[in-house]
Amino acid sequence: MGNKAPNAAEFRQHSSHWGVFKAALGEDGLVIQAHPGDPDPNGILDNFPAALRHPARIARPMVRRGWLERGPGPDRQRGRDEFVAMEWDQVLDLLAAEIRRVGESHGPGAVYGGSYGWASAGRFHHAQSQIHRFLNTAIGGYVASVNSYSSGAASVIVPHVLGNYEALTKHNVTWDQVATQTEVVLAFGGMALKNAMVAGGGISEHVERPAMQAARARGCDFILVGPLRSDLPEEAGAEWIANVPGTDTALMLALVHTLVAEGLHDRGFIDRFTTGWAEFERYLLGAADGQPKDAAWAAPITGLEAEAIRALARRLHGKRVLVTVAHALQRAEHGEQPVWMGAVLAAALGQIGLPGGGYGYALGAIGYYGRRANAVPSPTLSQGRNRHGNYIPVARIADMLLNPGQDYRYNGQTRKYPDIRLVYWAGGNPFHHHQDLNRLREAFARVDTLVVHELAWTATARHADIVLPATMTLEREDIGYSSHDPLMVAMQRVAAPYAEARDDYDIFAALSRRLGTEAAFTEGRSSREWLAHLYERTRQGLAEKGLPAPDFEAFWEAGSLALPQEPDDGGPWRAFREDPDANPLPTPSGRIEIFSETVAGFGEASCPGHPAWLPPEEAPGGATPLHLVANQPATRLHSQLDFGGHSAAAKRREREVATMHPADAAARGIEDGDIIRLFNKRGACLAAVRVAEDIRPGVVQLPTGAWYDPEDPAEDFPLCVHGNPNVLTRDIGTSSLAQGCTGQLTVVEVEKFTGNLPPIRAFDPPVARPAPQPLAAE
Ligand code: PGD
Repeated sequence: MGNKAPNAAEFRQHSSHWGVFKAALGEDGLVIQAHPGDPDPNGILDNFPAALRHPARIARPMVRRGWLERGPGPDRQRGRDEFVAMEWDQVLDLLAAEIRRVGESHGPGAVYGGSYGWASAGRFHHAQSQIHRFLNTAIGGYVASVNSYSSGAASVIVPHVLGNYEALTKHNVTWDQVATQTEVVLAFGGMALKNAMVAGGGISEHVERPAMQAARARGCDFILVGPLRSDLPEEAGAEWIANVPGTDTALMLALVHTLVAEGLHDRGFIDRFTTGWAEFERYLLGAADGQPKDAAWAAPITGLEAEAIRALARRLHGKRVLVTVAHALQRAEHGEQPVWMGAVLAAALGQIGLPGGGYGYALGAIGYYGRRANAVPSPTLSQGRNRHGNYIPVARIADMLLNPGQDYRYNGQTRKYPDIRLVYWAGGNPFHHHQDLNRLREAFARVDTLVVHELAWTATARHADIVLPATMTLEREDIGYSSHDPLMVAMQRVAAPYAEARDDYDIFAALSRRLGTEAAFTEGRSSREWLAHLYERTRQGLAEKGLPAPDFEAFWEAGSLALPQEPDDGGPWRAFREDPDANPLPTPSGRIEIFSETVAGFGEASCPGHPAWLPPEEAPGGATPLHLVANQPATRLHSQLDFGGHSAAAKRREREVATMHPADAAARGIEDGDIIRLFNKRGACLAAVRVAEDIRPGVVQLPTGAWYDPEDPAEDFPLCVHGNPNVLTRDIGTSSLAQGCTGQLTVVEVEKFTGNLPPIRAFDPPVARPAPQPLAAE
């Protein structure tokens, strides 16, 4: 080891979804410095140094032995087989031939290119854009995915009942307004900083903690509704209402019931700005089913005292109240309901459209909410045109692969799952993001070929037939840009590519060359030329506003560029409140739809025409008495760089840490620091346990993102020894309306693990076997 620290001139500007930083590769490894203008830098930056040259990185192209020997086809050996290391040219020839075969004999409708995933921050090497552009130019399209694992239910219900989803989340109440105007923040599911500190494309200023601090200092009350005390930071000084997970809609109904029963609801607002109150009120008061949705009704459902519910409702009356609903609440069965009902509660309080008040749906769920938008166009790579046009709601991937040709419902339509032969993934990790991983393994066993570009040996890469090593962001140049962050960043190269890793762009360009579509894919540009090309759009936007508009070379040299932002004007909600006739919402009625003819017309029992309490199919009881909250991790983004230092340091005995209440632990003879086994009928995993009072009794919490690590991959239901909760979660849609991801909540039992502790092998690369004879001779 050397001891020479890098000097200032050696630091390069760079960016990530979790923060802007400078980095230099010194004799002792990578050194990271957070952006000096960031008031609250994200600790996840510390994952980079150990990750850069970690053995979990993929060094060479690899091909699964069974695929090489037997050719494409369904195979249960995926994830269980050996890998063979191959030369780039050899593997690209094989892959180009396979893409041609599938394209020519089955068409783009047999290729799944949805390739969901967060990948890295740069706007050019954005893996999803690259793969989509490649498939569009090479074979005319692919089966796409719509919506996200993040907001699958909300993004479908909101346009029917509230209007523009992007405006609701990105052009509404800002953190500045919270800091200066809000009197009560009623946060269903909280606003955990670990989520708010991340923004796709990069983030230079983490403003949430200081904003909550300022609001609190001014006297704003924060009320956290949810089973986890940690879902609001200490700075908010929040009162904690620990309801049963998944029961927020019942609580909101009871709050509105109390307001109505006591004449505290804002009738004037409801009459002027909403439609369908009468139908909803009949349900609320029990005219339809004989059951008023009052506090006494909600108490046993939510696990709260009826009087506490009534007192909370009274407290909200006459105040500048901001109701927020975390994305997490809609990532569960019937996830559409809390999103819709949150708006009804805010409407009943009459606060929508006021500064710092109303409905801040998902405020705090991610770093580009609650901020001002940039006022110049973004540098965005065109994905070209998908001439095929078929798609699935993103979280239905396993259903699609397991049930080709089967009908399913989505957003009022009956659609048919396509028959997929080739799945191509770049920049995502379905063995992180999808539910019921044992089912996903079955689904991936059905295809002819699974191709993955990855920088590290994730379980997705281990289940692939062809694994191509991708560069990590630090190993290439790019532009960091997020729609609501005022700093555009020249992401300068910090290190040479690891081993034989190549940029996704170069891989797709090489494949395009073999398929005869290189000119359409590359347009004759090198990566650097593409950056200059993408930058030009933003530069022109600046010039048109008469602002300093440096050329690309000057931008690159400077390392970053400050961008102008739109005013903090409350967006369409403020305009709507000021004049609903001149500024109607983009819903069928132009108003907030408390009853929706459109949604009712779809006839889905799982999502009726007004918000309602729909008990989940799977609730704690019997063999699975505990709720499991499988939420976002605090020490990494999703599963990214789980092998990095910050993520590793937070594990105990190398496992992910689950949290349990002391009463639940004691009832099972479990002590803090023990290894526990979490299980249900779908699977089982190990985790280390933290026993603490900051969780509601009856609830266990295990974050997502620990890499899936099957003890014996040959088994059908192997034990994950590392703590990936998605072996336990249920693979169903939120409803037949949105078909969103329901990974946040499931039911489990927990026991102390007393066996020999299996080793963690998730970060050991597979052993590369020599190529079989016929190919070696080629
Ligand atoms: P990441 O870990 O970010 O997870 O799921 P997502 O698949 O986005 O995966 C990105 C992958 O891309 C990583 O493996 C990384 O190494 C790789 N990568 C990074 N940069 C590059 C690149 O330049 N090129 C290539 N080829 N690869 C790259 C996230 C998803 O998980 C989301 S958004 C949510 S909100 C969901 N949340 C939950 C949840 O709350 N609960 C459960 N149980 N499950 C969830 N899953 C969802």
